[in-house]
Amino acid sequence: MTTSLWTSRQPRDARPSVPVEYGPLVGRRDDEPMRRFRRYGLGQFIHFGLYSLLGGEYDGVSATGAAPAPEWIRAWRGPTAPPNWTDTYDRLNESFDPTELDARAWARQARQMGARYIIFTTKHHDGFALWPSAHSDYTVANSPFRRDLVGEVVDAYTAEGIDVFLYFSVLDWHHPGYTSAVPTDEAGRAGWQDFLEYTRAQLLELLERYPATRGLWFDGTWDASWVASHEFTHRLEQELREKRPGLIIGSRFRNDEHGARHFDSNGALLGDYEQGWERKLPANHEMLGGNDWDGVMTIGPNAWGWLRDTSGQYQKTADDLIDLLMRCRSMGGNLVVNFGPDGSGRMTAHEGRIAEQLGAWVAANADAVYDAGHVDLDPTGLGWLTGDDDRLFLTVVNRPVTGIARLRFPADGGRLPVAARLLDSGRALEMRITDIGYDLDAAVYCDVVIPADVRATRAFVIELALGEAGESTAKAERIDAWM
Ligand code: H79
Repeated sequence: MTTSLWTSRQPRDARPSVPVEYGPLVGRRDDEPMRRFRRYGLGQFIHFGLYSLLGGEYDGVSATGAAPAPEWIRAWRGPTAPPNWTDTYDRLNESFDPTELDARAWARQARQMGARYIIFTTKHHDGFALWPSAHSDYTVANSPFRRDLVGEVVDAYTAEGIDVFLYFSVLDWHHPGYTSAVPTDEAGRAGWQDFLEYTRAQLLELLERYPATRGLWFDGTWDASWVASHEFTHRLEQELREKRPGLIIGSRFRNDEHGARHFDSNGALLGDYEQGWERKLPANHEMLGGNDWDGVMTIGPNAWGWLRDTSGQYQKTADDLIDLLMRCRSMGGNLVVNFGPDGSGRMTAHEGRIAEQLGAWVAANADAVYDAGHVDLDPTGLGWLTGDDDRLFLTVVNRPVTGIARLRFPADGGRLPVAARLLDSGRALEMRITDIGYDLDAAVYCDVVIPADVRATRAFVIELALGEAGESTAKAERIDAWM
């Protein structure tokens, strides 16, 4: 399988339209839950499961390099893999007992970070359910822990005012009926049918048990078997929406009858938001085609579950994440930062620092983050632009050596900045609108002076109040230069 199968976008260029029966069930939504989604800004992902007990190694032997990521450790093969490895892994439920786990502490930390939604792994590829599912024996109920972890997370985050999305992997290494290829014989088809019924039952069960659920974040939907089940997934999406009106479903759930995933064969989004931005981000706003989206990001290079030994691996800093967050916001999306608690259920020290530092920045610059979205202006190398009806925010990541932050605006009317200040301190900044006098340049420029005594050690935000353009900002009539 190539990686392009699981998360890449279908080009939406002009193509002949194709008859599609299993296309979108809903168009662009503007109801309260979706408006809320657009203002989440920052989210938290939590990967927790049996793999968290291991941290990417077993008996002192590291799986790094042999397994794709720590949460994939069950797929460990080759010379370094322990004997009977999958059998050993599949029995980890017998020792699953994260005694330090305190969902309320997680939720407090997430609120301090400024997260407005959480995506929590209810079942990853290993098939182990973190709630006592009635449709499986492979759940927390069959572990020394016994507690309903999904329920604890839903309650704790809801109590902190953080919306809950449930991560659910369709791909399932434990269910005997699961197959990646389309089944070709009777027994295979019966097994697959069983698996589909189990999947449907678990999803309805999750919505039934956890009515606070705002959305479902699907994963593991790229295998040929699931892709061929488009009739089933179309019906199931309908059923999930009926069961929980307002539910938000990402585009990774299903495909049309031609196998087009995320977008149907005519380029229409399959779901409420584009869910393909995993550890990568769109290059520009245009390529999003006006769709809602979020970008999910690991702090290390590619570890969603806990990794004990991160030596030699770059860990993103709070500055990296501020940059990524505002990059996402400038294109109208949410950034979701992943946390992988260790086997005892505790967040790592690095994650703790990230939550604190990112949280402090977001709290000081909240106006630029949550209610502000994409603005239709030229991007700037200085940082990221966000805005609302009356204000424009420039998050300065690259401080200009000139001490002047210059933004380019179309000259043909429209509102222009009339006042500037630093968002965190409220300090007023000098600014002026200039017509530099470039030939054939249909723009005016807003120059904001960044005083030398502003001692920023992180990105900072300049807030610009917008107003009607005055006489003084009109572009002068000049004679074109002939050459
Ligand atoms: O839960 C996290 C990842 O474990 C999960 N999505 C995030 C949120 C994820 N599972 N799979 N993928 C992402 C795509 C990975 C595909 C590959 Fe492979 C893994 C390509 C190479 C290694 C599996 C093995 C597919 C091809 C070979």
